Amino acid sequence: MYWNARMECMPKDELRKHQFRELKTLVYRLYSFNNFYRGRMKEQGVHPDDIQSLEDIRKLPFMHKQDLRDNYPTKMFTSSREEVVRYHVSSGTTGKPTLVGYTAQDIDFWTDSLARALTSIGIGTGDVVQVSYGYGLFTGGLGLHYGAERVGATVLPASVGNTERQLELMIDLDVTAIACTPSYMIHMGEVAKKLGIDFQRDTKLRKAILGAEPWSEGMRKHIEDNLGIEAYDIYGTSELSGPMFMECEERNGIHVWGDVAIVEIIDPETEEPVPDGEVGELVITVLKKEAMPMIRYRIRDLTYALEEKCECGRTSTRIGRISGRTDDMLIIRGINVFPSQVEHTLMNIPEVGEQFMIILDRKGALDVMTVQVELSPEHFSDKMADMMAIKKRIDSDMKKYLNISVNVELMDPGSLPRFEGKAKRVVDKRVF
Ligand code: DLL
Repeated sequence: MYWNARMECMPKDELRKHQFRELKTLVYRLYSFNNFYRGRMKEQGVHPDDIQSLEDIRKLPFMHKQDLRDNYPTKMFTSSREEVVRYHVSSGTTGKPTLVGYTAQDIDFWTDSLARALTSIGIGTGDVVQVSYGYGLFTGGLGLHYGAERVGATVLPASVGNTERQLELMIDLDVTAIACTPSYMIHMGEVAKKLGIDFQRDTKLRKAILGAEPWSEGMRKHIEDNLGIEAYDIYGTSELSGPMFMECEERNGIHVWGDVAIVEIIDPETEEPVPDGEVGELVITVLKKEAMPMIRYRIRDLTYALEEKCECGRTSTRIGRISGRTDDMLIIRGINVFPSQVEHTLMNIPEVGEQFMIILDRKGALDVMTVQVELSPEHFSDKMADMMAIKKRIDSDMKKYLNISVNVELMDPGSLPRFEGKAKRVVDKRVF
């Protein structure tokens, strides 16, 4: 089943022509109306007239997360404040977050991408979709919410947490599909088991739409075997709008809608394209984005491209499961955290010394982040009350700036390992 059969199944050569037309219009618009994009194109020595074929996309400059930070909050916007109907916010690499703006049309296209995704796995009228991604500044909750409503499903906006209540509602309201992170799905399964709930016997759940963090085929098998449901991989980033691209029922790669985005896979070192099927860094150009267009955005995720037509009939490029990142971004319970943000937060606390270490582990299915922090010699004290006050300050700053709860362990000055070369700040004990 297709949501937009014409676009989803357009013959490849026609699709490429369509992409070229859209790209050309986008580049002219950006060059004409936005100082940031015009400046970047001039720096690169490229003019819109130089874009004579789809391959000429390679002449355009790349964009990076740093650009969003440097232009915070709205210097990269190409729409006026009046036209922007929504903001979403995600983590920046240090102090400032990344802000994304949406016009009404941006929300409409984003919703449409999700409607295609949900339709491709047979979700529509008659389904009850529990959206257990976070609602709010994160794009997961509202994105899936709008998409599920558009296909005519009934939405239960459960958001994250309060798992027992989520399970109760899932049973009482005959929920048929859930959208959440894979680790939360596993956690739900564990809580259900403790409560004596059998997903097969006691619920109507049959499909799960899982993403926002790395996961593996092993985790998929674990979820499917334990809960008796089908699990699908959904992908997106806030800079592109949010969750947008998903596997179809074939489960052979994530469909990136061809009229919505152009996929490039590059060698992160040489920045040259890699052959189909080879792993490299994902670069996406969103063709339809008004408030904050994205050309050649270097997402930093590693994957490969599949160009041949899918068994489902869709012709757009598919990408494989995300296999890693080219930067040090961590995803902890679905929230993006950069070690540089932790450092930035700690540096503003005078009692903190020079060294810190991040330890990631799993408690049951859920990620736990511990930050070991050395104190400066002058602030180290054997008075419990002093130490508790410092710990409290670090706890609350971490919550405030990183948006997640962490375990803080105060360490004696000089007790953490020293490194002669690049400091190893992260120990990740999680298994994906
Ligand atoms: O995580 C958007 C999203 C919400 C996707 C709900 C899927 C479902 P950000 O917070 O900006 O946006 O994080 C984007 O998360 O660059 C990847 O590194 C990672 N990521 C997202 N989906 C997957 C996935 C949302 N299916 C960053 N597999 C991306 C692996 C994923 N990593």
